Amino acid sequence: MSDSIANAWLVAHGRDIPLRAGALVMAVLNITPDSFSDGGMFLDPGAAVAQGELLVRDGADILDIGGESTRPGSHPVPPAEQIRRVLPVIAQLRDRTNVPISIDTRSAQVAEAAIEAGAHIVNDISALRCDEALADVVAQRRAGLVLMHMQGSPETMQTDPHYDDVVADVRGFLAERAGFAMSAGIGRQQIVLDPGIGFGKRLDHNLRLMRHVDRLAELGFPVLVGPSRKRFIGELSGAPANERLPGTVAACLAVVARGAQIVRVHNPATVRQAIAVARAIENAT
Ligand code: HH2
Repeated sequence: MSDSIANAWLVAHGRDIPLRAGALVMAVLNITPDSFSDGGMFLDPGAAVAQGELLVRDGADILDIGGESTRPGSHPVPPAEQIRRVLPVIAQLRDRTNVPISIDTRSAQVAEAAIEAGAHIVNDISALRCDEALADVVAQRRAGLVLMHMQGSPETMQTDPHYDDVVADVRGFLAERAGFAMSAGIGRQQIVLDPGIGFGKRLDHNLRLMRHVDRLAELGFPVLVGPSRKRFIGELSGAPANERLPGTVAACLAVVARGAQIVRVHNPATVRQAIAVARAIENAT
């Protein structure tokens, strides 16, 4: 784990978010009936706000709030419904915490409303391929932007994913998308890249991408990885989604050691502690 990124930061709608050696922890807050591991738990705005505050107490550096599940086989949720789910929660958390907020959406309308309510980052799993108005919203608002790789769409992505060379293919895609974003007026320091663990990938694809995160980091943008509770952990261990924290921790430590600067997880306290210990051992003389 190198200290070379200690002075870098992410520009995110009026906030400069410092990136630190040892990685930032982005905590997941899904306000959906059907997310694969926490669906239905935080549909009530009061419960969602309480969970957001808990995640912040647990050490979240960023809160990633979403109103649409994108698990394999899921269907798109109309923007108006996403807005109905997330807006009151973003507005209340903006008043109650100081932690930067990310909106997990592919929709320009949702992103615009969320930024207006207090969000700083747009986390777009389609990497600006779904809604052509989104690039302009991010550019105008100078929001942070996560560009994630996905093969296919959530409905069909796990049917038969195929790559010539998964690391080279994902790296090429992310480089092209970052170029597209910058040509649309989005600044280099607003951009984060994400290999999209589980989005149109078999077990071996996911493992190779995490093993070679350093190849993605070479592109010169911060890299975010989201392994939390995902199916690859179940495939390796047989554990159901709510028992995959140990595998999540192992994956986070592996990708942070290889240069990931943000990890997206459901259990920030546990993951932060693990990263702190691994990093202290790495730095011991
Ligand atoms: N994974 C999920 C959702 N959004 N965004 C980024 N940037 N990277 C990811 O790996 C990622 C993501 C899926 O996880 P989750 O939010 O827990 O489930 P669901 O999509 O069912 O709500």
